[in-house]
Amino acid sequence: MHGTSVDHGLHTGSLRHGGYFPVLMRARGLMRDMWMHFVCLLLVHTQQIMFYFSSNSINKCDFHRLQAGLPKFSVFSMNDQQIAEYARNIRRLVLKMVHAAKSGHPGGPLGLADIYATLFCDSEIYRFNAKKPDWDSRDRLLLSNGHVCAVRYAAMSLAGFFSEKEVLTFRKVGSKFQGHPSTRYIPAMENSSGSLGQGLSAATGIALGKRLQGKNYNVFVCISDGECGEGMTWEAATAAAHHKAPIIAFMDYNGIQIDGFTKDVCNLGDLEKKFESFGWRATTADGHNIPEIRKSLRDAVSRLTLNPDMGPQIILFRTVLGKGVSFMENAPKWHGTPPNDEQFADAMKQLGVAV
Ligand SMILES: Cc1ncc(C[n+]2csc(CCOP(=O)(O)OP(=O)(O)O)c2C)c(N)n1
Ligand SMILES: [Mg+2]
Repeated sequence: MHGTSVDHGLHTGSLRHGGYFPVLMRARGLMRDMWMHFVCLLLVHTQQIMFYFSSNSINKCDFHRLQAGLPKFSVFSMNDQQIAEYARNIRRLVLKMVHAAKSGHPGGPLGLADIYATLFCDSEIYRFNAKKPDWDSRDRLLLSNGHVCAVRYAAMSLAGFFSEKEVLTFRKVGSKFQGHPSTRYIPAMENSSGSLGQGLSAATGIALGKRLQGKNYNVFVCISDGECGEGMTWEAATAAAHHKAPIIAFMDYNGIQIDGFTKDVCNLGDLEKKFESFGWRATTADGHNIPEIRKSLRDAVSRLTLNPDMGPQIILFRTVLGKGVSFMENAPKWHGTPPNDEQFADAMKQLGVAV
């Protein structure tokens, strides 16, 4: 084997065979190299490829598995149309749950569907791992206005935390999916709620605790406008601003509460100005415009990442109670009334499903 060296797997010593053989061997080496490059590319892009295929059937999409371990600012997320489809699926599931239970709150969840879809479909905003709900680095997403929990259960179910069959036990005796959520039964449900006004305080405590522990997850909290009639909301707003708590709050600002329109029951005034005057960074956005929801939440996360001591932020999402079902939209009755069979069929038809 005189003069033998290895070049892409080709023994140049074999040149002694002459003719086409060396050319064939070189071609074989090249093919093997190309194959190896292809395998490497495939490995590097597996996440995007899996996402591409899974996004064609959003119901079965298990993108949550890919979220774990991704860097904070990965580009991995659904596009706006896919998020809109996810929101439609949330609305369908919410209606199925409330109809099956013959009780519950459809209005708030339908109004919040676009916001929850965005949260669960954009890893640059909210990071979770459905297969490991207690993942220590997960962002903490609190729910203060617990009566809207159907939207949270539906969003979690579509993301793979639990099956549709399970969530359809909603509000039944013995079900994990109670009408007001409990941390005892639901993983990644960071607080129990139902008694209004407590979520902002809980979020303040968790956010200050995470700072003391040097952890870097984000703390989100969903609150409602009706909760601004609770004194505790404003105690928490004061404390959060004083301690510069790193919270991202967002509000279901639909102008409705249990007894009617907030302007009639107890006028809340200009909530953006009120939060600002308490020392918060407050903005208002359209809670049904997915690019706008996305931008406002992403901006809040970026601001906090750049300046962890900036203090609390709130996005007031203008929403329509009952959004997506014409007869429920902006009608206080649907705060807490389940649809009967006829109304359910009509609502599902409006959401593109024949019942
Ligand atoms: C401490 C407390 N007080 C009163 C209630 C009764 N309650 C249930 S829902 C609700 C209205 C809440 O307003 P909002 O969350 O804005 O309602 P939505 O927009 O979902 O209709 C009230 C007063 C409660 N759950 N907890
Ligand atoms: Mg409201």
